[in-house]
Amino acid sequence: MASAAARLLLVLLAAAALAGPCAGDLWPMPASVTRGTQTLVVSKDLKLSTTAGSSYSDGKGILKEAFQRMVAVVELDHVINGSYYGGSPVLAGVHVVVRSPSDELNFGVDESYKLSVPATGNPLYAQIEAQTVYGALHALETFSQLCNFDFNARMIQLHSAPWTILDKPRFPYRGLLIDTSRHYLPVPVIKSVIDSMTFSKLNVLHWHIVDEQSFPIQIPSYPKLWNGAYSYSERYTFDDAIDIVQYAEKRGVNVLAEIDVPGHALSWGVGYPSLWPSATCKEPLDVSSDFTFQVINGILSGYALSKEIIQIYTPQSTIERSNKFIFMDLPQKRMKCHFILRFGNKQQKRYLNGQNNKSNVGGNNIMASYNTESMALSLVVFSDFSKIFKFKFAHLGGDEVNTSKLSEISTLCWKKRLITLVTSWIVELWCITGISSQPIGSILRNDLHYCWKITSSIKPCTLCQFCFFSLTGRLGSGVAQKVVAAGLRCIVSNQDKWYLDHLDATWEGFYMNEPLTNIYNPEQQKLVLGGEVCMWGEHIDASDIQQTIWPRAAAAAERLWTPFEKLAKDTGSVTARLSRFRCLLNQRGVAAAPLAGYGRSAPS
Ligand code: CP6
Repeated sequence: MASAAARLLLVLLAAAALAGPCAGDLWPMPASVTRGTQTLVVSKDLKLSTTAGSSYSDGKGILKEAFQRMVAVVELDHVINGSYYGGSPVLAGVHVVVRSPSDELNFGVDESYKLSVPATGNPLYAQIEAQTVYGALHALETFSQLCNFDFNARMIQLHSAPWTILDKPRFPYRGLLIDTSRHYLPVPVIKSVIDSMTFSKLNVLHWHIVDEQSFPIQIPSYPKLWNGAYSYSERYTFDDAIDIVQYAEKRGVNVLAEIDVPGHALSWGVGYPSLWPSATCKEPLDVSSDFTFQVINGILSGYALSKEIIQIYTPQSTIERSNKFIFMDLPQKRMKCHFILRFGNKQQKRYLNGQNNKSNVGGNNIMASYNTESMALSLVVFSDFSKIFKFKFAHLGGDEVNTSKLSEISTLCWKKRLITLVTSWIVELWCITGISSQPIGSILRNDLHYCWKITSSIKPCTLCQFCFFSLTGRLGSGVAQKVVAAGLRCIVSNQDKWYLDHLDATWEGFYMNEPLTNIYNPEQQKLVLGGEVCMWGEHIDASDIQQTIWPRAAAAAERLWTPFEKLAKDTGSVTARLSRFRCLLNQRGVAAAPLAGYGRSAPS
């Protein structure tokens, strides 16, 4: 009996899905919706009007082009030639008021909007009000979902007017990660992913550009880096990347650039083999210390690999010598001291806290320094990136640093301290990029959480954007909870729930993953900036990326957009609506899989 009832339910759901979009079937669900009963006919020549009340001039044509795309998406290549109005009022156009003159897109831009579609008026105009053009773009998307093609009238109809929709996102960061290192994704494929993101109001494309397998992007300052591409043609020029970013920005999508250092950077060494720790050990990037020291209980110990220490300065004494190893008492527990290092004919001054500023040393202070070449290269990559990517965050990866391959150097006993080293290296990179002339924030993944002490001790470096990626999979759940409890911001993308490469993960699992799980303090809740779903690229390419992303990413998109109170408590109540949204994606040319396409075993 139960299974017959379940089968009947499935049949009903399937029938609902076949019936096509229903009025009010919005995805993601807006914050507030009211509707009436009047059907409107959408004019064959729908007008965009922006004159009255807007201080936005649309110099780049962002709004105008979005309007044209919206009309195209509503018409879906149907022949609109009907003449049967059936007495329905005709919607003549959409009037858009944008209050802010600025079209700058970045983290935290106001994305709210009000959309009203009246049932009467002559001429009859829908009204969009938004603070920024990007709010207006969301309103146009919502408007498009109210419209459908009527096969009797051969025109576009809009049911259930009057509509009043007030809407704004729950979280400012709603991301999707794509990975162009494991499989190259052609530029048009990336653009189609960007287009499809706008349909469910995702606003950050996290571009995991480079990894172990390939280095597909041109870095003008280090022209051999893209020798690490899979092939001559599987590459992005500098200008391609600028084009992709502009394409995304015009659609309200920020692009977060990532280079995953030092653990996932083997491909860097194809062009520059000296970045590898040795000929047989090709990762992580060589961050091994030229210079690594620690002060524990007043004893300073350490060594330099490729540099010589030529001076050790403390307020009490200045030791001049030339050596690779050091072991000495520090006469005072807290003091300012520094080293002068020499490698080749260059000299460097290093302070004992591992940063570029003076501070006291004492207690169990640990410092470490890094390989200058991999640091310089990473900095230059970011400097070139800053000419392409305008998003206020950049991503340094930092995950999965494989220490087991480093056995050769283990005789020097630094294997144990590798995590410390990597952390200091990356923190240094962090601080330097953070205070460069064009500040870039940075985001790191979970592994560096192992180094809480160090990361929390560098908090005063306020120009850095401290923000951790919380992939709870590897560290167990509750990482986001710990991150925000420590006062750091975070983005949730846990491996067990939001990894699209896990083909056994269901859309229900994507829907039900709540970023604020176990975070009750409102101040801490604010530190969760949002989340992202991750399309790791090992097992997908241009042929199946869209069907692997959709519709599961859309399930997460509603979780990130819609107010918590309006989210479905059990997914059964949204199945039909998501099913129709996925049909809508198909109609718009996005190869979204059936709801049962991923995460379930084949029927027996
Ligand atoms: N690539 C990089 C990956 C993964 C990570 N980093 C990954 C690890 C485990 C799973 C999926 C993806 N492919 N650079 C870890 C964040 Cl299950």
